[in-house]
Amino acid sequence: MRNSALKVEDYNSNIGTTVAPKDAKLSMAHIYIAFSAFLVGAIAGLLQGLVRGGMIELPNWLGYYQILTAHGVLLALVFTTYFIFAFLFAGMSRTHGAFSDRLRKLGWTGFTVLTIGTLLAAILIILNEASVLYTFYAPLTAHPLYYVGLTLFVVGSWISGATLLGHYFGWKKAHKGERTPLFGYMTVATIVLWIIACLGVAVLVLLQMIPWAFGLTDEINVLLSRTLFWYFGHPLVYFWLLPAYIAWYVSIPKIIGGKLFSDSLARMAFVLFLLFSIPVGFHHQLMESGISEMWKFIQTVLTFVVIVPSLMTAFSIFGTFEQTGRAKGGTGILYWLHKLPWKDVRFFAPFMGMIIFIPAGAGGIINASFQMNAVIHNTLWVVGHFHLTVGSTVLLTFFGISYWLIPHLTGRKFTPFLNRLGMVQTWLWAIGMFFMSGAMHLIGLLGAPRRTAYTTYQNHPDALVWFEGIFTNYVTIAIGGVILFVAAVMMFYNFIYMTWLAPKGDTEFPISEPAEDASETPKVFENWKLWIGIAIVLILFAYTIPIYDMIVNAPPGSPTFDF
Ligand code: HAS
Ligand code: CU
Repeated sequence: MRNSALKVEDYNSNIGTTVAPKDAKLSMAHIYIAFSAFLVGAIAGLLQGLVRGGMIELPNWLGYYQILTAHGVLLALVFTTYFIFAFLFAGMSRTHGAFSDRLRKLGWTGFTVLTIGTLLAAILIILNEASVLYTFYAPLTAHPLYYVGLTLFVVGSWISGATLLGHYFGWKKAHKGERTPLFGYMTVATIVLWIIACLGVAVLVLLQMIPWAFGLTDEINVLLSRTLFWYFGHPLVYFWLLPAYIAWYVSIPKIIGGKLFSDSLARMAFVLFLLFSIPVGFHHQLMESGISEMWKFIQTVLTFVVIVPSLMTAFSIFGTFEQTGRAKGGTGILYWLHKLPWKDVRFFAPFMGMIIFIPAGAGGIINASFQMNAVIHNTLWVVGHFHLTVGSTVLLTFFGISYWLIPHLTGRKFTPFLNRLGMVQTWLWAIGMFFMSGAMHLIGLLGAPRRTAYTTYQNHPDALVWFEGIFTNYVTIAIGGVILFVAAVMMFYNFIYMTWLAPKGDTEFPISEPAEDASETPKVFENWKLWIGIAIVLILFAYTIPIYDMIVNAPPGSPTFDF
């Protein structure tokens, strides 16, 4: 049922079952860009896998590092960010009522600024003026306007974030003393995390990269720039993960016909992410000189703390599955698993993401273990790691969300045909990833470097012995990549089908009932000032002295480096 005549001022009137039509438009605008970026990013990924396997050569006008940059930026930054805002705008409209006209305008402003930034960055990548990979490490230098594009991207996301925060706090004001809907609570944690994280990249781009790339300063402090990047770069991965977790906590219980295990535990997990996601960036810099081992150690310990809310999530979601399975008559230690809706892609795609997150998270724990990091750092293992985490857990969950979100927004039906397409798509994605990421992990352990095009180094007699196993082989990576590409094209078709071709009708936006009575959720969870305050204290503790040291005892600066 579509909700047409909404009184936007009244937050109560329209909290029901649908996303308000005007909000659906804003959400769909994000979806269009997300999936366009997805298709181009996937093509870049396919080419890259084939080049690296030595199976094709790129034409002169296309560089390996250029497509590597396009692949990373379009999938890891553009697809994710646009999809996340599409999901959060829609979910906030669904759970907190339609956005007011004023807020919605702000949402469109955010979308516009984000999109100008994205286009600017994309044009420069196409012109081969910004082949600096998605981490844009100094001293690699892109065209100065690339950094302007990145700045607009961040500013746009802040405006969109402010829109979501405004809607949540508007609801809170209108519902004094009430517990906020879980979707909104989690959205706020995600956005606050994002805004604090982006401060690092804002300082990096505005105070270091832009003056340097425009030639206003001669040199850049590379160590500081990488530190500011990872201050942002680690919480970035949780900015991708948390919206997937929102779907696990809020939508999956409804899809499987049950209730979330615990509302309080869910809120606590998100608070822990807010507190501990940021002061951990050094786990990406463990092999870097210029940071004392004590500070590396402290941030490593904090990294192990931020694993806890993911373990809590594993517990909560498994608990939800078991409760639901048993409520439906399932018995035995594991036999209740049969009661879950295995043939429903809205459940199955995110479930596959969860299963993959078990080895993916274990890999993360290996990465964060100081000494073991020396074995895997800068090898293909890390590439294998993030194709499991963001490339599988997060993406499969986003695909799972798409199957109901897009038809809901476009007023179409989630059909059995679409479900079948989705099931095949999910299997193909998982199988392709098994080969590609599995081989990446193993070849990485044997020493294959990351961020490198095809080299004859791989043909060194010793290397041949290493990389010529059935599984430990660049060809296995490429085969996995081809299967993934087929899955990506299918997903793009599914997007087209859900947007324009599926029969008209209604699709549910699944939101589960609150797990427990509101009185059982401790009020302190709503105390954002407290959580933001503690987050800032932890950040200052983990970063002040090492950053002071990097500035006062700065390493020799680096000039720009054009390639
Ligand atoms: Fe990571 C590098 C450590 C999680 C993404 N990571 C990266 C890079 C990316 C990335 C993109 O410490 C590369 C950056 C670059 O370009 O250089 N990572 C971790 C740790 C975690 C972790 C400790 N990473 C993620 C997530 C990502 C992501 C999530 C994206 C979304 N990562 C590292 C480190 C490096 C790194 C080092 C640097 C390496 C280097 O040297 O360069 C943890 O957050 C992981 C915790 C997760 C778990 C899993 C919990 C399991 C769950 C599933 C439950 C299943 C259910 C189903 C309910 C402990 C929640 C059960 C049902 C049944 C029937 C069984
Ligand atoms: Cu990290």
